[in-house]
Amino acid sequence: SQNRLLIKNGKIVNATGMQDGDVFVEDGIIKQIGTNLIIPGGTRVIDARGRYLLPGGIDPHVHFSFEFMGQTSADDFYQGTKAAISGGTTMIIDFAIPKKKESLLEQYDKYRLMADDKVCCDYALHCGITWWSDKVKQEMEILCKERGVNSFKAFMAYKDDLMIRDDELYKMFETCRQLGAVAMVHAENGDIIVENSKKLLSKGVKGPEGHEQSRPEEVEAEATNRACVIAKQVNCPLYVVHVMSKEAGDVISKYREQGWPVYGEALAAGLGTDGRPCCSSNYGLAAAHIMSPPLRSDPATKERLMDLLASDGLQVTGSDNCTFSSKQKAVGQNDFSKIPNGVNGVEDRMSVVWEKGVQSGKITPPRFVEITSTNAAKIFNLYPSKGAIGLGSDADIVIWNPNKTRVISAKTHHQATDINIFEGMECHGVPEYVIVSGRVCVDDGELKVVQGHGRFNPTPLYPPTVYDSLATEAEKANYAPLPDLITETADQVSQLHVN
Ligand code: DUC
Ligand code: ZN
Ligand code: ZN
Ligand code: ZN
Repeated sequence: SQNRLLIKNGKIVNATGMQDGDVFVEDGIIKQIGTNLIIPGGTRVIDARGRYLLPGGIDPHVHFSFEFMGQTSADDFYQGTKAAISGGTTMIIDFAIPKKKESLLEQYDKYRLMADDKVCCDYALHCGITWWSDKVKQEMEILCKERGVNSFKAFMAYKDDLMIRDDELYKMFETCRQLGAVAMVHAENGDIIVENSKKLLSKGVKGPEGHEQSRPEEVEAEATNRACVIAKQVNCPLYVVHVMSKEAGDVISKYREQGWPVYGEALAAGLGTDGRPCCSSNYGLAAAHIMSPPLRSDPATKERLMDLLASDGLQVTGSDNCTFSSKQKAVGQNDFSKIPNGVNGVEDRMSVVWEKGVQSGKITPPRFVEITSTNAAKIFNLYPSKGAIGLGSDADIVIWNPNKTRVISAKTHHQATDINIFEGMECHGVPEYVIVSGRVCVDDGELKVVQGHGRFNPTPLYPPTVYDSLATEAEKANYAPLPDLITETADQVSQLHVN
């Protein structure tokens, strides 16, 4: 029957280790794990011999239908989640980002309306903080307590549209700390970028090659350090999105070595490609690689970022998927500062991380699961419903064949763009089956998604992993208690610690 599934003979991979076994799914939930399971008749059986069973990927950083730099990003919640699923990602987290002076709650409602009927897989929302007032603070509290949002992102760049000042950042972090929400930051020095851009343009540097010149590594590292310093003043854990340079990665490692809870996110783009195409005479190709912080022209950066993921200097991988077609990118032909920033990645993140991480021998399959799924689930308080193959967990499962390869190409991808920044990359590991809340949405390679199948997942406050290390006893007493099912599942998940 449709709602029952038995996956046999696979190697189950969790962040904690691997085990051979069968997995029985009913009504979208993992109900049994083991061998010689007793299963109702009529259950569909998939043989996963020689394959890994991975918790579905969680991409904690995407922008679907995002109004940004005068354009609307091309992947909407249907195409974006469809592309995600085809690559083995079964949950995404987007950002509801109000313009300055706009209401956070209205922006949240707008995103729910855009997404709820369109998503093919589950999703959650972060909220952007682009200005500061008492009203913003009140709305943050309502979002946390009544709307299922537990994370807020500030921009230290995009000066006129999104950037907030240090005093505002301080108050935002303080509010996150009081609420028990996760503070996130886009770390680049927006003032320096504006000055550098003006200077480059007046010197006649107008093409895409000017983009990285206007925002070099130290401009990212300075803001990363400043965000860490400000977060520390108010005792607030910090999540740094899209770490794109060695220097910024080293800043995060430094704070982590001091025992400070700072988390760093690498991107598929940062691991799988680099900034050299931005100097190409082919404008379309160059512009397709323009994002911020920039892909670095030093090709060693991508190896360095993977090394940081391997050593726990960085903990999470996302995509920052924010696609614009060549036509949309063309508006920056004569001025690099007008090229809409953003790249693809939601579809190919799992492949890129596997290829650069597992296939290259730098990380194990359990670490792959940790950085593509489990850590995001823990930080945003979705674990162990998400991020694990455990009893009671959502049946978001990828059957991954490590012995097959595929070549990434815009000719075959599912994204709403005509260029893929990973074009031509051969990747080992193919998601032969992708099970999304119990439904087989990639079936022996065939994509069968259903629009509206996904649901909004509220993220509860006080993410335990983030706050446990810092919380006072009084604050712990305020923790929202986890529902029984989830507490139980957490114990059962821990029984899977095998290797
Ligand atoms: N950077 C991008 O490249 N696109 C979306 C927003 C961002 O910060
Ligand atoms: Zn950003
Ligand atoms: Zn982003
Ligand atoms: Zn090969």
